[in-house]
Amino acid sequence: MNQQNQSNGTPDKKLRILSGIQPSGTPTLGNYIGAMRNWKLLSNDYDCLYMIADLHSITVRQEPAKLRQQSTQLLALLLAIGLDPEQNILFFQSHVSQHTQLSWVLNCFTYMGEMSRMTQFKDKSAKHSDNINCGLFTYPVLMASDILLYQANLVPVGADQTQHLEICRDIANRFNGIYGNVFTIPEGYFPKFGAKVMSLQDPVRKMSKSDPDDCFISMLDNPDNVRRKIKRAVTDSDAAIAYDPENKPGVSNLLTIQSSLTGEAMDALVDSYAGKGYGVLKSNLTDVIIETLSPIQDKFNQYMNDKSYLETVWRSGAEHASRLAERTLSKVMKKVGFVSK
Ligand code: AQP
Repeated sequence: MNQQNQSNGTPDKKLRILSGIQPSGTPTLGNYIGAMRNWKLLSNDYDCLYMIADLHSITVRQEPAKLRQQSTQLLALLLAIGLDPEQNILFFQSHVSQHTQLSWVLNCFTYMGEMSRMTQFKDKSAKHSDNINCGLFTYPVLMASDILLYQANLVPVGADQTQHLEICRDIANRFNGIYGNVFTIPEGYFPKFGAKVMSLQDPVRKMSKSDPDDCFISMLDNPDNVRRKIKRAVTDSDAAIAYDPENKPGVSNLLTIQSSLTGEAMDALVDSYAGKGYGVLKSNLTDVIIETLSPIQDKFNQYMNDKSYLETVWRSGAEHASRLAERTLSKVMKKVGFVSK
Protein backbone atom coordinates (compact mmCIF):
# COMPACT_ATOMS: atom_id res chain seq x y z
CA MET A 1 0.00 0.00 0.00
CA ASN A 2 1.42 3.38 -0.84
CA GLN A 3 1.34 6.43 1.38
CA GLN A 4 -1.22 8.24 -0.72
CA ASN A 5 -3.71 5.42 -0.44
CA GLN A 6 -3.24 5.22 3.30
CA SER A 7 -3.98 8.89 3.69
CA ASN A 8 -6.86 9.43 1.28
CA GLY A 9 -8.58 6.15 2.00
CA THR A 10 -9.11 5.09 -1.63
CA PRO A 11 -9.42 1.33 -1.96
CA ASP A 12 -6.19 -0.39 -2.87
CA LYS A 13 -6.15 -2.76 -5.83
CA LYS A 14 -3.73 -5.15 -4.21
CA LEU A 15 -5.17 -8.03 -2.21
CA ARG A 16 -4.93 -7.45 1.50
CA ILE A 17 -3.06 -9.75 3.86
CA LEU A 18 -3.16 -9.73 7.64
CA SER A 19 -0.80 -11.69 9.82
CA GLY A 20 0.35 -11.50 13.40
CA ILE A 21 2.83 -12.75 15.92
CA GLN A 22 2.54 -12.87 19.68
CA PRO A 23 5.10 -11.11 21.88
CA SER A 24 5.02 -14.10 24.21
CA GLY A 25 8.80 -14.46 24.08
CA THR A 26 11.61 -13.68 21.68
CA PRO A 27 10.78 -15.02 18.20
CA THR A 28 12.45 -18.30 17.35
CA LEU A 29 13.94 -19.60 14.15
CA GLY A 30 10.56 -21.34 13.75
CA ASN A 31 8.72 -18.01 13.76
CA TYR A 32 11.30 -16.62 11.35
CA ILE A 33 11.26 -19.51 8.88
CA GLY A 34 7.54 -20.23 9.16
CA ALA A 35 6.23 -16.68 9.18
CA MET A 36 8.36 -13.53 9.48
CA ARG A 37 10.67 -14.22 6.55
CA ASN A 38 7.67 -14.64 4.26
CA TRP A 39 6.17 -11.37 5.41
CA LYS A 40 9.00 -9.51 3.73
CA LEU A 41 8.42 -11.39 0.45
CA LEU A 42 4.67 -10.72 0.56
CA SER A 43 5.05 -7.02 1.13
CA ASN A 44 5.91 -6.35 -2.50
CA ASP A 45 2.81 -7.94 -3.94
CA TYR A 46 0.14 -7.42 -1.30
CA ASP A 47 -1.28 -4.72 0.88
CA CYS A 48 0.05 -6.03 4.20
CA LEU A 49 -0.88 -5.44 7.81
CA TYR A 50 1.41 -7.04 10.36
CA MET A 51 0.23 -7.06 13.91
CA ILE A 52 2.05 -7.67 17.16
CA ALA A 53 -0.65 -9.73 18.82
CA ASP A 54 -0.20 -8.55 22.39
CA LEU A 55 -3.89 -9.07 23.27
CA HIS A 56 -3.59 -12.72 22.30
CA SER A 57 -0.44 -13.20 24.35
CA ILE A 58 -2.19 -12.57 27.68
CA THR A 59 -4.26 -15.73 27.35
CA VAL A 60 -1.14 -17.11 29.02
CA ARG A 61 0.10 -15.21 32.08
CA GLN A 62 2.79 -12.63 31.13
CA GLU A 63 5.07 -10.54 33.31
CA PRO A 64 4.14 -6.89 32.51
CA ALA A 65 7.67 -5.43 32.19
CA LYS A 66 8.79 -8.41 30.13
CA LEU A 67 5.73 -8.22 27.89
CA ARG A 68 6.42 -4.55 27.18
CA GLN A 69 10.05 -5.29 26.40
CA GLN A 70 9.25 -8.30 24.21
CA SER A 71 6.65 -6.27 22.30
CA THR A 72 9.08 -3.42 21.61
CA GLN A 73 11.78 -5.90 20.63
CA LEU A 74 9.40 -7.63 18.28
CA LEU A 75 8.68 -4.38 16.46
CA ALA A 76 12.44 -3.73 16.20
CA LEU A 77 12.90 -7.25 14.82
CA LEU A 78 10.21 -6.76 12.19
CA LEU A 79 12.04 -3.65 11.04
CA ALA A 80 15.37 -5.48 11.24
CA ILE A 81 14.24 -8.24 8.87
CA GLY A 82 13.48 -5.49 6.38
CA LEU A 83 9.78 -4.74 6.73
CA ASP A 84 9.31 -1.18 5.56
CA PRO A 85 6.77 0.71 7.71
CA GLU A 86 5.92 2.96 4.75
CA GLN A 87 4.96 -0.06 2.68
CA ASN A 88 3.32 -2.16 5.41
CA ILE A 89 1.16 -1.29 8.39
CA LEU A 90 3.02 -2.46 11.49
CA PHE A 91 1.04 -2.11 14.69
CA PHE A 92 0.34 -3.31 18.20
CA GLN A 93 -3.03 -5.04 18.41
CA SER A 94 -3.81 -3.38 21.78
CA HIS A 95 -3.44 0.07 20.18
CA VAL A 96 -6.47 -0.55 17.96
CA SER A 97 -9.47 -0.81 20.27
CA GLN A 98 -11.74 -1.99 17.45
CA HIS A 99 -10.26 -5.51 17.79
CA THR A 100 -11.82 -6.06 21.20
CA GLN A 101 -15.03 -4.26 20.25
CA LEU A 102 -15.62 -6.44 17.22
CA SER A 103 -14.59 -9.48 19.20
CA TRP A 104 -17.43 -8.92 21.67
CA VAL A 105 -19.98 -8.66 18.88
CA LEU A 106 -18.66 -11.77 17.14
CA ASN A 107 -18.62 -13.70 20.44
CA CYS A 108 -22.38 -13.36 20.29
CA PHE A 109 -22.38 -15.05 16.89
CA THR A 110 -20.17 -17.98 17.88
CA TYR A 111 -21.26 -21.18 19.58
CA MET A 112 -19.69 -22.82 22.61
CA GLY A 113 -19.54 -26.12 20.72
CA GLU A 114 -17.46 -24.55 17.95
CA MET A 115 -14.92 -23.22 20.42
CA SER A 116 -14.74 -26.50 22.35
CA ARG A 117 -13.55 -28.29 19.23
CA MET A 118 -10.47 -26.08 18.75
CA THR A 119 -7.33 -28.19 19.10
CA GLN A 120 -5.22 -25.21 20.16
CA PHE A 121 -7.56 -24.68 23.13
CA LYS A 122 -7.16 -28.32 24.08
CA ASP A 123 -3.35 -28.16 23.69
CA LYS A 124 -2.92 -24.87 25.55
CA SER A 125 -5.25 -25.86 28.37
CA ALA A 126 -3.25 -29.04 28.84
CA LYS A 127 -0.02 -26.99 28.89
CA HIS A 128 -1.44 -24.35 31.27
CA SER A 129 -3.88 -26.40 33.33
CA ASP A 130 -3.68 -23.90 36.21
CA ASN A 131 -5.00 -21.06 34.02
CA ILE A 132 -7.73 -22.24 31.66
CA ASN A 133 -9.28 -18.81 31.19
CA CYS A 134 -12.17 -17.63 29.03
CA GLY A 135 -9.75 -15.68 26.81
CA LEU A 136 -8.02 -18.91 25.89
CA PHE A 137 -11.41 -20.37 25.03
CA THR A 138 -12.58 -17.47 22.85
CA TYR A 139 -9.14 -16.73 21.34
CA PRO A 140 -10.32 -17.81 17.85
CA VAL A 141 -13.08 -15.15 17.96
CA LEU A 142 -10.50 -12.43 18.61
CA MET A 143 -8.45 -13.89 15.79
CA ALA A 144 -11.51 -13.80 13.50
CA SER A 145 -12.04 -10.16 14.49
CA ASP A 146 -8.40 -9.35 13.67
CA ILE A 147 -8.88 -10.66 10.17
CA LEU A 148 -12.42 -9.46 9.43
CA LEU A 149 -11.85 -5.91 10.72
CA TYR A 150 -9.46 -5.25 7.84
CA GLN A 151 -11.51 -7.10 5.22
CA ALA A 152 -8.39 -9.20 4.62
CA ASN A 153 -8.54 -11.33 1.48
CA LEU A 154 -5.73 -13.65 2.50
CA VAL A 155 -4.30 -14.95 5.74
CA PRO A 156 -0.99 -16.82 5.78
CA VAL A 157 -1.65 -20.06 7.62
CA GLY A 158 0.51 -22.81 8.94
CA ALA A 159 -0.85 -26.35 9.25
CA ASP A 160 -1.62 -25.68 12.92
CA GLN A 161 -3.90 -22.73 12.12
CA THR A 162 -6.26 -23.98 9.42
CA GLN A 163 -8.92 -24.67 12.05
CA HIS A 164 -8.84 -21.02 13.15
CA LEU A 165 -9.24 -19.77 9.60
CA GLU A 166 -12.18 -22.14 9.10
CA ILE A 167 -13.97 -20.83 12.18
CA CYS A 168 -13.29 -17.26 11.06
CA ARG A 169 -14.90 -18.03 7.70
CA ASP A 170 -17.86 -19.71 9.44
CA ILE A 171 -18.44 -16.70 11.71
CA ALA A 172 -18.14 -14.26 8.77
CA ASN A 173 -20.54 -16.28 6.62
CA ARG A 174 -23.01 -16.53 9.49
CA PHE A 175 -22.90 -12.77 10.08
CA ASN A 176 -23.13 -11.99 6.34
CA GLY A 177 -26.04 -14.44 6.07
CA ILE A 178 -28.01 -12.40 8.60
CA TYR A 179 -26.94 -8.83 7.76
CA GLY A 180 -25.75 -8.83 4.13
CA ASN A 181 -22.21 -8.65 2.84
CA VAL A 182 -20.40 -6.99 5.71
CA PHE A 183 -17.22 -9.08 5.79
CA THR A 184 -14.83 -10.24 3.09
CA ILE A 185 -14.47 -14.00 3.42
CA PRO A 186 -10.74 -14.63 3.82
CA GLU A 187 -8.83 -17.41 2.09
CA GLY A 188 -5.75 -19.18 3.41
CA TYR A 189 -2.44 -18.23 1.89
CA PHE A 190 0.06 -21.06 1.90
CA PRO A 191 3.56 -19.57 1.57
CA LYS A 192 5.91 -21.04 -1.05
CA PHE A 193 8.77 -21.09 1.41
CA GLY A 194 7.71 -22.27 4.79
CA ALA A 195 8.54 -25.18 6.96
CA LYS A 196 7.53 -26.32 10.37
CA VAL A 197 10.55 -26.15 12.63
CA MET A 198 10.59 -28.57 15.52
CA SER A 199 11.89 -28.34 19.08
CA LEU A 200 15.62 -29.04 19.41
CA GLN A 201 15.00 -31.18 22.50
CA ASP A 202 11.73 -32.84 21.53
CA PRO A 203 11.67 -32.85 17.72
CA VAL A 204 8.18 -34.29 17.42
CA ARG A 205 6.81 -31.02 18.86
CA LYS A 206 7.05 -27.65 17.14
CA MET A 207 9.65 -25.15 18.24
CA SER A 208 7.91 -22.56 20.47
CA LYS A 209 9.22 -19.34 21.95
CA SER A 210 7.58 -20.05 25.31
CA ASP A 211 9.28 -23.44 25.74
CA PRO A 212 12.42 -23.94 27.85
CA ASP A 213 15.41 -22.08 26.43
CA ASP A 214 17.37 -25.08 25.10
CA CYS A 215 14.41 -26.16 22.92
CA PHE A 216 14.70 -23.24 20.53
CA ILE A 217 17.09 -20.86 18.82
CA SER A 218 15.90 -17.34 19.45
CA MET A 219 16.45 -14.67 16.82
CA LEU A 220 18.53 -12.81 19.38
CA ASP A 221 20.73 -15.72 20.48
CA ASN A 222 24.43 -14.87 20.29
CA PRO A 223 26.84 -17.17 18.40
CA ASP A 224 27.90 -19.00 21.56
CA ASN A 225 24.31 -19.80 22.46
CA VAL A 226 23.55 -20.96 18.93
CA ARG A 227 26.62 -23.22 18.96
CA ARG A 228 25.75 -24.67 22.38
CA LYS A 229 22.09 -25.29 21.56
CA ILE A 230 22.76 -26.93 18.21
CA LYS A 231 25.50 -29.07 19.75
CA ARG A 232 23.01 -30.31 22.35
CA ALA A 233 20.14 -30.78 19.89
CA VAL A 234 18.63 -34.26 20.03
CA THR A 235 19.58 -36.57 17.15
CA ASP A 236 19.69 -40.37 17.37
CA SER A 237 22.17 -43.20 17.84
CA ASP A 238 22.30 -44.15 14.17
CA ALA A 239 24.94 -41.85 12.62
CA ALA A 240 23.59 -41.66 9.04
CA ILE A 241 22.40 -38.27 7.82
CA ALA A 242 19.04 -38.84 6.13
CA TYR A 243 15.82 -36.88 5.81
CA ASP A 244 13.21 -39.07 7.46
CA PRO A 245 10.96 -37.01 9.78
CA GLU A 246 9.13 -40.04 11.08
CA ASN A 247 12.09 -42.21 12.07
CA LYS A 248 14.79 -39.56 12.45
CA PRO A 249 12.91 -36.42 13.58
CA GLY A 250 15.90 -34.71 15.23
CA VAL A 251 18.27 -34.99 12.26
CA SER A 252 15.47 -34.19 9.81
CA ASN A 253 14.68 -31.04 11.75
CA LEU A 254 18.31 -29.87 11.57
CA LEU A 255 18.30 -30.55 7.82
CA THR A 256 15.01 -28.66 7.43
CA ILE A 257 16.46 -25.63 9.19
CA GLN A 258 19.58 -25.66 7.02
CA SER A 259 17.68 -26.16 3.78
CA SER A 260 15.18 -23.42 4.67
CA LEU A 261 17.89 -20.92 5.49
CA THR A 262 20.19 -21.64 2.53
CA GLY A 263 17.50 -22.42 -0.04
CA GLU A 264 19.31 -25.68 -0.92
CA ALA A 265 17.04 -28.52 -2.08
CA MET A 266 16.74 -31.24 0.55
CA ASP A 267 18.04 -34.04 -1.75
CA ALA A 268 21.15 -32.08 -2.67
CA LEU A 269 21.73 -31.14 0.95
CA VAL A 270 21.46 -34.75 2.13
CA ASP A 271 23.80 -35.87 -0.70
CA SER A 272 26.36 -33.28 0.38
CA TYR A 273 26.54 -35.04 3.76
CA ALA A 274 27.19 -38.53 2.34
CA GLY A 275 29.77 -40.30 4.51
CA LYS A 276 29.81 -37.45 7.06
CA GLY A 277 28.66 -37.53 10.67
CA TYR A 278 26.28 -35.46 12.79
CA GLY A 279 29.17 -33.32 14.04
CA VAL A 280 29.71 -31.90 10.52
CA LEU A 281 25.98 -31.26 10.07
CA LYS A 282 25.77 -29.47 13.40
CA SER A 283 28.85 -27.40 12.74
CA ASN A 284 27.66 -26.32 9.25
CA LEU A 285 24.20 -25.58 10.53
CA THR A 286 25.60 -23.46 13.35
CA ASP A 287 27.52 -21.36 10.80
CA VAL A 288 24.42 -20.95 8.62
CA ILE A 289 22.29 -19.82 11.56
CA ILE A 290 24.89 -17.34 12.79
CA GLU A 291 25.30 -15.91 9.26
CA THR A 292 21.53 -15.48 9.01
CA LEU A 293 21.02 -13.93 12.42
CA SER A 294 24.06 -11.65 12.71
CA PRO A 295 22.99 -8.96 10.20
CA ILE A 296 19.44 -9.02 11.61
CA GLN A 297 20.79 -8.60 15.14
CA ASP A 298 22.99 -5.67 14.07
CA LYS A 299 19.98 -3.86 12.64
CA PHE A 300 17.87 -4.85 15.64
CA ASN A 301 20.39 -3.17 17.96
CA GLN A 302 20.29 0.00 15.87
CA TYR A 303 16.48 0.16 16.10
CA MET A 304 16.48 -0.59 19.81
CA ASN A 305 18.80 2.36 20.29
CA ASP A 306 16.32 4.64 18.56
CA LYS A 307 13.21 4.48 20.72
CA SER A 308 11.74 7.64 19.28
CA TYR A 309 11.80 6.12 15.79
CA LEU A 310 10.11 2.97 17.12
CA GLU A 311 7.45 5.15 18.70
CA THR A 312 6.86 6.98 15.43
CA VAL A 313 6.41 3.65 13.69
CA TRP A 314 3.94 2.23 16.20
CA ARG A 315 1.93 5.47 16.40
CA SER A 316 1.61 5.74 12.66
CA GLY A 317 0.77 2.00 12.41
CA ALA A 318 -2.00 2.36 15.00
CA GLU A 319 -3.41 5.39 13.25
CA HIS A 320 -3.58 3.70 9.84
CA ALA A 321 -4.89 0.42 11.23
CA SER A 322 -7.57 2.19 13.33
CA ARG A 323 -8.81 4.12 10.34
CA LEU A 324 -9.33 0.91 8.35
CA ALA A 325 -10.75 -0.96 11.34
CA GLU A 326 -13.27 1.76 12.15
CA ARG A 327 -14.86 1.53 8.71
CA THR A 328 -15.74 -2.12 9.33
CA LEU A 329 -16.66 -1.70 12.99
CA SER A 330 -19.08 1.17 12.39
CA LYS A 331 -20.79 -0.86 9.67
CA VAL A 332 -21.12 -3.80 12.06
CA MET A 333 -22.50 -1.61 14.87
CA LYS A 334 -25.11 -0.18 12.55
CA LYS A 335 -26.09 -3.58 11.18
CA VAL A 336 -26.67 -5.15 14.60
CA GLY A 337 -28.86 -2.20 15.60
CA PHE A 338 -26.80 0.00 17.92
CA VAL A 339 -27.71 3.70 17.92
CA SER A 340 -25.07 5.77 16.07
CA LYS A 341 -22.97 8.19 18.15
N1 AQP B 1 8.03 -23.92 14.96
C1 AQP B 1 7.47 -23.22 14.01
N2 AQP B 1 7.69 -23.52 12.71
C2 AQP B 1 7.13 -22.78 11.73
N3 AQP B 1 6.32 -21.72 11.94
C3 AQP B 1 6.05 -21.39 13.22
N4 AQP B 1 5.31 -20.42 13.78
C4 AQP B 1 5.40 -20.52 15.13
N5 AQP B 1 6.19 -21.54 15.47
C5 AQP B 1 6.61 -22.11 14.32
C6 AQP B 1 4.55 -19.43 13.05
O1 AQP B 1 4.89 -18.14 13.56
C7 AQP B 1 3.75 -17.28 13.44
C8 AQP B 1 3.55 -16.49 14.69
O2 AQP B 1 3.24 -17.35 15.73
P1 AQP B 1 2.66 -16.82 17.10
O3 AQP B 1 3.74 -16.23 17.89
O4 AQP B 1 1.51 -15.92 16.85
O5 AQP B 1 2.04 -18.08 17.79
P2 AQP B 1 2.53 -19.54 17.91
O6 AQP B 1 2.31 -20.27 16.62
O7 AQP B 1 1.86 -20.10 19.11
O8 AQP B 1 4.10 -19.38 18.11
P3 AQP B 1 4.96 -19.95 19.30
O9 AQP B 1 6.37 -19.57 19.03
O10 AQP B 1 4.67 -21.41 19.49
O11 AQP B 1 4.42 -19.08 20.52
P4 AQP B 1 3.98 -19.55 21.97
O12 AQP B 1 5.12 -20.30 22.53
O13 AQP B 1 3.69 -18.29 22.70
O14 AQP B 1 2.74 -20.39 21.80
C9 AQP B 1 2.56 -18.16 13.07
O15 AQP B 1 2.27 -17.96 11.69
C10 AQP B 1 3.05 -19.57 13.30
O16 AQP B 1 2.47 -20.51 12.40
